[in-house]
Amino acid sequence: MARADDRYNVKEAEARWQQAWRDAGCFEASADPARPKYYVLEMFPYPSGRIHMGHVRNYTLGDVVARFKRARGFNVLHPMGWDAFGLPAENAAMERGVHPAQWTRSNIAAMREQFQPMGLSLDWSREIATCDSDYYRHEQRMFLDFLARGLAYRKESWVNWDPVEHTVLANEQVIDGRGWRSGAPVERRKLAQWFLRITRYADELLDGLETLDRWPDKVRVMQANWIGRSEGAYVRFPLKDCPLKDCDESVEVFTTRPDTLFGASFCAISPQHPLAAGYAARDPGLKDFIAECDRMGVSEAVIETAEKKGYATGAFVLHPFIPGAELPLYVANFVLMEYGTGAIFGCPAHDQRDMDFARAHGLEVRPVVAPRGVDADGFAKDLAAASEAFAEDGVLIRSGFLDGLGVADAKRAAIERLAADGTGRGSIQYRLRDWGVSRQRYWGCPIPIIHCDSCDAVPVPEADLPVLLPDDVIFEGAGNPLERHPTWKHVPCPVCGAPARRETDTFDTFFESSWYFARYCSPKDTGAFARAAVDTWLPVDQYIGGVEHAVLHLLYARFFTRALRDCGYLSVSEPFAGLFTQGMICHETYKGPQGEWLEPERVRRNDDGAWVRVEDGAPVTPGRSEKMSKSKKNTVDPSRIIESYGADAARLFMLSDSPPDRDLEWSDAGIDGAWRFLHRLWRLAAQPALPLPPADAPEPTSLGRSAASLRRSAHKTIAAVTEDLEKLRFNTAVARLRELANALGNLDPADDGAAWVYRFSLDALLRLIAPMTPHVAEEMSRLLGNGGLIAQSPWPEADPALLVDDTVTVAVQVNGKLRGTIDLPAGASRETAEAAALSLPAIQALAAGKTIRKVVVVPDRIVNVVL
Ligand code: ANZ
Ligand code: ZN
Repeated sequence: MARADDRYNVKEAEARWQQAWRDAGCFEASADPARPKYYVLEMFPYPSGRIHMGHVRNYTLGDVVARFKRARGFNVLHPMGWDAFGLPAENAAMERGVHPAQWTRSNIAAMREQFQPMGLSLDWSREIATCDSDYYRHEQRMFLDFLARGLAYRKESWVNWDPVEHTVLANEQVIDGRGWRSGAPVERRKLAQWFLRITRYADELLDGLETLDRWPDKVRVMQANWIGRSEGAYVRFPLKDCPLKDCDESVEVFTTRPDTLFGASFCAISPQHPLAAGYAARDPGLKDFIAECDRMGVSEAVIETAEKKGYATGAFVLHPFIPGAELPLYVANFVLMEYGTGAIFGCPAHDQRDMDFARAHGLEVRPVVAPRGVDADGFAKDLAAASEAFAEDGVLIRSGFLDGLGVADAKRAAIERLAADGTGRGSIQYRLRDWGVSRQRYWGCPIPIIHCDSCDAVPVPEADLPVLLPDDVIFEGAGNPLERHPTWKHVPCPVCGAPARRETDTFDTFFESSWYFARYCSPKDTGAFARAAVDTWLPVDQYIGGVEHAVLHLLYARFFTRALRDCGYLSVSEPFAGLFTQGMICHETYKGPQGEWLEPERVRRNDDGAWVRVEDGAPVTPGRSEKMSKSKKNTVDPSRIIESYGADAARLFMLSDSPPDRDLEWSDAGIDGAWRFLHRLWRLAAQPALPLPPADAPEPTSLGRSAASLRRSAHKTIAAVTEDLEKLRFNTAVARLRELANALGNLDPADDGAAWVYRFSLDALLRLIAPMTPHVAEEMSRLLGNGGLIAQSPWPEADPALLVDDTVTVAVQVNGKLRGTIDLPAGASRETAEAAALSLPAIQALAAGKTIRKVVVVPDRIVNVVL
């Protein structure tokens, strides 16, 4: 009959250890001035209802950091919650008649159940859901504080309108001109919206990036580009004989290249520019053109990818530097109303977009910058006929008073002249726009404002906060159910008492995710934060999530933290001291006989190598490996994997196969391999090669050769894995631990001290692997007879003396030529080295009959005998 410890019962053991951790309250954090704090956070999940492999990777990475830091003596905060507002809940309400609150709650419950068997070291006592009024009530207060400080305001603005979802989309939610969820082409509309003044912090957000030395460079670059600071100038081009009444007689443009003014060949204004409307009133063709532009989104992405189109207004502007020179004025779809002045001058020779435009409209190309050291006239002639602009640095030509200057100097000189003439001035522009936070949706935090015909937009008085979402809403038809609620929006004006209307828009859900990390510090506080708690725990030391949040969420949170700081809520400026962005999980894709996507579990490979559909043997075409997605059906359900292999195997595979910032290729072979390794580890403890001494047995005074070598490997592994985990190099850490496991297998049991070293090394191994595969580590520790929980044990320490090799190989040279080697104790004296070298037979043969003039010793490296 098999003994009970013949086989590792993964399921039973994992559940048992999870219970033990819960019973011991291992992961509940409380402030402790005696220990340094460490705040680990993974981006909180949206409660869609099921966890996916991306979650498993994200939370596993964070869990390793949390467990590692805990063992290293830090007081670790590792909380969890739910980003619970948002459209899918409302869509579910419309499609299935279930209330968004109920849909969200049951999804949260289901996902909490699914996370449970992963063995994550989370402090569930701090769980939050952003759809709780206990959470969102605080952001109504924050918003009113922002309003009082001018950090929030209302303005009519052009918005991206999703005609299917009936909501405004942020620029970032418009992808290739389409709504990110609906896929419908986005339209332009004008609406009164609430904005947060993120632009007030543009410089601070940009400068702050310099301090974030534990952020990936690519994310910092993306944020810097998003903020898009450019130094340039405003330049006024007077209109020639403007036919319109009340026109302000000039077109002001923003340019970053005032040095190229002599190369200007046209000006263009945005379709939304006030002058465009004026011309359109007299020109039906222009009116149609503008209407066509309006059907396109307002986002930069749309405008950048759309075909560049323009319409000649028939008007002309005058060149600010060249007397008598006239430039045609166009309305062009690529000029954004929200950037600069909504007007540009075009210099085709030195800007590709302008070049394309010039070629399409038969405009002149006038080169004014040439590379240094080329024949300027020849260069200019070629460029004037070319289709590619020259955007690099060089020397100014054909530019009057700018001739001979470099681009930077020419910019300065041009700005000076414009200022002197009163036709322009230097200026700094940002690409960053204020953040529109109004959404025409039900399932979000109500904006605490009441609209009164006489008093305008009035803040909801403090005593009336929070404004709760009504439960009794009907989800039929498009648009915002709050708008259609029979009573909710009808309230008296807090100022004059007249009948007034509540704001029916709710906040963009990025509002909630902009401060949740701070709420975790004191999740039950009656205010937004307990000041002492946020001062203790913030900033987050290690934040982990997908790179898709590089600009949106991460920039909003950085802004919000500063806004909260300025409103007196907290003291830090940067919310996330360290950021790690994990790679995606990929899987091969499969197509069935009709070209339809097939799930991996519905295909298999025949012995002859052909792929077929499991149910009927129909031929299957395997395709490229791609990011796991529902649309391509190449997903693997984490719960099924954990059910059959256990959490440790899933975690280990996630960590071992590729560096965590790279994409990971999911494979059955990979998860099998992880499973086998864990069982091997377990056997090292359950069926040890030799009887194990007790935990407190003294270290033997002398060790045999293989025992000494294993002890050294163990210490080296401790040092190396510690450094790997510090640097989040989980895959190399696992590789080293596999090596140590192999080394354990190579121990000679007959060696002096073998049993002690075996136990010591196995104990080190299980402690080192514990952050990654915590269950099997606890189980091994129990088998070794250790008391207590590994989850509450300190990290092993390497003995520095054992990190240096005890023998070194020293080269022996005669007159600088290699003649042999000797093995010496590391750090051996010069005399020892010299004596050993001279006793080598090869050296004695060479030195026979000669005088040794000198012996040069480089300790631990070379002995050179000079004859
Ligand atoms: C003339 C010029 C000549 C330009 C040249 C560039 C190269 P960044 O660097 O991103 O700030 N521009 C200005 N306002 C615009 C608007 N509302 N919509 C679209 N384009 C606009 O870009 C600044 C440059 O983008 C400006 O410099 C302007 O074109 C254009 F050889 O002015 B430039
Ligand atoms: Zn009023």
